[in-house]
Amino acid sequence: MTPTITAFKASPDRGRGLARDMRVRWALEEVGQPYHVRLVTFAEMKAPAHRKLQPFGQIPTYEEDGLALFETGAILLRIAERHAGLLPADPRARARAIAWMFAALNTVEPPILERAYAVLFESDKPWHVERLPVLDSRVDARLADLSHHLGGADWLDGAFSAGDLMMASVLRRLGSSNLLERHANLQAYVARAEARPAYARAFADQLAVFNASQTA
Ligand code: GTB
Repeated sequence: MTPTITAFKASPDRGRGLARDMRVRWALEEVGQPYHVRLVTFAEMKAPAHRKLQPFGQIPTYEEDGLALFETGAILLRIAERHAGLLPADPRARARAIAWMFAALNTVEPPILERAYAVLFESDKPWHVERLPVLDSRVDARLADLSHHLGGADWLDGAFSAGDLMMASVLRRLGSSNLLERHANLQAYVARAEARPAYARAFADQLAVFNASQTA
């Protein structure tokens, strides 16, 4: 059965591929699994029907063969476990790739999100100018460690995996800051991920949705 995901009818990121359906689309493209997209408005996201799928009233969701999932980590893991291409066959390498998915979501993404929310919602506050360098330094501490681990490798642990897909997705949120530029190998890592044909297809598809929302 073809899975169905949900995405914003009119994404606030204006088609820059920052909304979290992007990582699910990308994963499905990597494994060659076609999918349907159900577009939702903000009002629909907060309505009971959507909350049955996503208790927090957010996108994306994922439905497949009677299974409904939310949380991009769980969705990516499901896709990666059901299809070849995103997790290594060797059990230990597989466990390490999954660890990188968790590292992206639990260790690297939180300070990036805290900074993003401060820039989006608090830039008019009198303390913002003092707080931003603190938030920057928290992000940079994670980036420095990640950069050290990556070194001159292409990917975090051997071949490209769901761990890289998640980590590159998380790092892309720094695009409007100069924080990634301080770590040339991380900048190249994100560029390498974005150069993947599956990424390009996913990006084009979510951008087409945004463009359609502007002409509707
Ligand atoms: N932990 C959940 C997951 O990983 O699935 C988080 C899901 C989530 O945050 N979804 C967001 C959402 O539905 C959309 S992606 N928000 C609405 C709400 O909570 O009411 C987050 C996002 C939104 C906008 C931008 N942007 O404009 O750049 C980037 C990312």
